[in-house]
Amino acid sequence: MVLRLRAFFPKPRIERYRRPVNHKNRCILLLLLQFPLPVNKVPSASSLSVRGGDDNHGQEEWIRKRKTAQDAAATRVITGQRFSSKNFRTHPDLYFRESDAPANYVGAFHFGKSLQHYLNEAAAADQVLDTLFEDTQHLWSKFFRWFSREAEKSDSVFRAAEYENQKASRFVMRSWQGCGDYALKPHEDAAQCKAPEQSDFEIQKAADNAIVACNVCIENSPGGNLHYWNIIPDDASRLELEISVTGSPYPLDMLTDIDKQVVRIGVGDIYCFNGKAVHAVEALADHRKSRSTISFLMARRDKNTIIHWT
Ligand SMILES: O=C(O)CCC(=O)C(=O)O
Ligand SMILES: [Fe+2]
Repeated sequence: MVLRLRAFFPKPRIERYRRPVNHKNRCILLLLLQFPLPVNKVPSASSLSVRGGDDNHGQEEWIRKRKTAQDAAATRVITGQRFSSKNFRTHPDLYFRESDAPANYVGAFHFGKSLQHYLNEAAAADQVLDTLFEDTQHLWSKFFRWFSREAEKSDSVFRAAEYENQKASRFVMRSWQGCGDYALKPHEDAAQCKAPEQSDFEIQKAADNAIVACNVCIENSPGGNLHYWNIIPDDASRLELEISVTGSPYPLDMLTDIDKQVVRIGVGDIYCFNGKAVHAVEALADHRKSRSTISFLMARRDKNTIIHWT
């Protein structure tokens, strides 16, 4: 079979990246701030550079300079060294996520769980997530405040996805452990939002819009790039592959002829992309090293609401 696809990268792809940045086209975050959404016009993955403002001076600088994918690796964050991964490695609630997406994790993810199971885990995780930022900047709070202000400009509230007053988790931190070509196999983040066991969850409706996968790289080493294919598979393709509610894995031999962007990920980069397109994480060249990220998903729920979940 072939994947039935919708292409969305601007063409010609590479040339476009080298042109001066066009804000409207570059930053997928902007898609969340627009309504109605140009759902199928998601451009390339984009990365913002986060420069940690000095908390003591009350500065909070989210540098909204759009970087090309190629520039991302060169983005060095002035205070990057302050985002300690030691808090992660030594976290008392660190656990290993098995099989489908092997990784060391702190925090709750909704994939493959009943809604109540996820929400219970999210409530528990909420108590322990903040210690990840002990003695460092609180990246999530900074992002949340900055993005809430941006959302306000389009009369939108930015909040956790909810069900009966229970909230989705704010973020997870993890380092992928898979081996072979990919530490995290080719997949997309949309199918999992449609799982019948989560049918009352508001992400199901929001997932009809662009899904923004938002990641902050805390550590990386050679390899560890993001591969981002120019396809958003349709339901029929998923059905044939029997991955209707997982969106994973997409066989590599179905992807070989498809345009792909390799996004180099540097420490301190915030990189955002449409989770509906197939993507994967390269395995590190040296398996003794780590690639760790803080991560969450977002989508527009309605005209006045943008929600996030994990
Ligand atoms: O770690 C990354 O760069 C992407 C992770 C991802 O695709 C996911 O968690 O679904
Ligand atoms: Fe993903």
